[in-house]
Amino acid sequence: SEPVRVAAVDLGATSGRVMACRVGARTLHLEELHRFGNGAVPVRGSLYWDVLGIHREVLVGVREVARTGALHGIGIDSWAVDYGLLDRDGQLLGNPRSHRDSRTDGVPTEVRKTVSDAELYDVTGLQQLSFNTVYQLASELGTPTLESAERLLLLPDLLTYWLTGEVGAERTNASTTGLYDVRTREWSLDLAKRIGLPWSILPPLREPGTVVGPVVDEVAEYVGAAGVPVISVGSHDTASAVVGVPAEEGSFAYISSGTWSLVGLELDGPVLSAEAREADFTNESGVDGTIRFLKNVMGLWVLSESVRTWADKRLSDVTLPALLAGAETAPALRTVVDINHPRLLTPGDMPTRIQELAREAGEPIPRTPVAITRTLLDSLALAYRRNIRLAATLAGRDVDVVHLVGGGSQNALLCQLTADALGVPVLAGPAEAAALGNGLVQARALGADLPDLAAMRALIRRTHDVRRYEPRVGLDWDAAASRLG
Ligand code: ADP
Ligand code: LRH
Repeated sequence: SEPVRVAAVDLGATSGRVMACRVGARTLHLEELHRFGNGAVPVRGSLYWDVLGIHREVLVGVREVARTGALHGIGIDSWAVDYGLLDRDGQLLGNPRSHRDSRTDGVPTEVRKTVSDAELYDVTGLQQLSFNTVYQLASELGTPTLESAERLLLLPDLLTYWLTGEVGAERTNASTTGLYDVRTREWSLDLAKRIGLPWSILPPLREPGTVVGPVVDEVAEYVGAAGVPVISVGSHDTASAVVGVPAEEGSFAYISSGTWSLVGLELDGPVLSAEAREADFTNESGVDGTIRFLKNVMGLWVLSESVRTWADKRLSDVTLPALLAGAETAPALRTVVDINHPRLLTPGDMPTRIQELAREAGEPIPRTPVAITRTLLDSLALAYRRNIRLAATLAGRDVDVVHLVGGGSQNALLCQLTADALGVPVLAGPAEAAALGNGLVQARALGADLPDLAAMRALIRRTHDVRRYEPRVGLDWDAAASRLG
């Protein structure tokens, strides 16, 4: 079949990008045509997404793809769980909130009074994260906004709605809400009703890899291309990123390392055992009916917030490259902290919080930006080790290689430490795995001969380099892990 060229829109919590993705029988090429900073906007104690600004950036990017060549399709993926509400005229009600907003504080405790954690897990298979959509919605109960809501659209579905006029809930992202039944693969209206949520706002589910519809006239005019189909992809960025993992066979683990780190395995079905629930592992739905059995780890967010804090204080030598170069030769495993501590979720002065966590744990307090950076990377590698080993045990699998994709794959020190901590090789890259997964699923919907994930991954391997990190011996990771308890 003829090569296709699509716009892969990949929206991360710290940056959004629009790529031209060219897919042929033996070619796969990404060209980054637009990138913009992203971040939640604090207003009077709440944290909002500037979703109209994001929509405009998407349009600018898509126009750039159209200007530079053919445009056969558009697909959008973004971070999960956050949503906008539409009224009965299809107008957006208020600004979507960030999952880092504190409005869900205490909400899981309230919900637990009606539906126990065990029951919730048995239906949804999700990690207990205070920001899951179900809790965000529960925090809105009784508000005029929720009372006038006719439709809930997760962010990529909202942006897709603005491009096409079509409403729907793409399945991979729907599976992160806490209102989706991982066994029946339908919304759990029963859960929604029991919690008192307006279940009728949940839109019909739609499959990744199907055409949603052509862009509306307003969009066609702006981007200078009419009739372009918007294609439903794995709209949860992690679903697209895992499509983009260049793995060869079954016994791999992956780490999708961006603002968040998603650490786990690809399985054929969910693991809903009491052990998995107690370990707080999630079962998210993937492209082609796969399950992502994984743990959310706080990730590079803590480092990027630290860099922001130091830059605000006008310290010198606190660019990411300078910090990473310093951390490379800083003493290893001197201070380790629980990188997944809830105190690190909200924006703020991360260096001080890290020092507090170290003090409370009786660890040496890191004093300089370089020492704190090293603490963060050692601690992140420890969290990767712990959760990959846990996932393997819970799923009864062996892991002999770890694929690390996303922006973090460009952090050589992090990749090396991960290999060292786990004692298995790490294959790093592509950094833009989510955009590749997005583009490949679009290409298949447009007729490309990519029958399954294996074919997509084979094409990535043929066209993209990965860097291999062999585990080094010498550091005592067991001892460091036991310091964390
Ligand atoms: P998201 O999609 O969640 O916005 P990304 O996958 O783009 O996140 O990853 C962003 C992170 O990747 C940054 O916070 C940074 O730590 C890391 N990163 C990106 N580029 C580099 C680089 N050249 N060297 C080291 N780390 C990098
Ligand atoms: C990563 C991600 C992750 C979710 C979080 C909210 O970007 O989608 O999979 O848990 O954002």
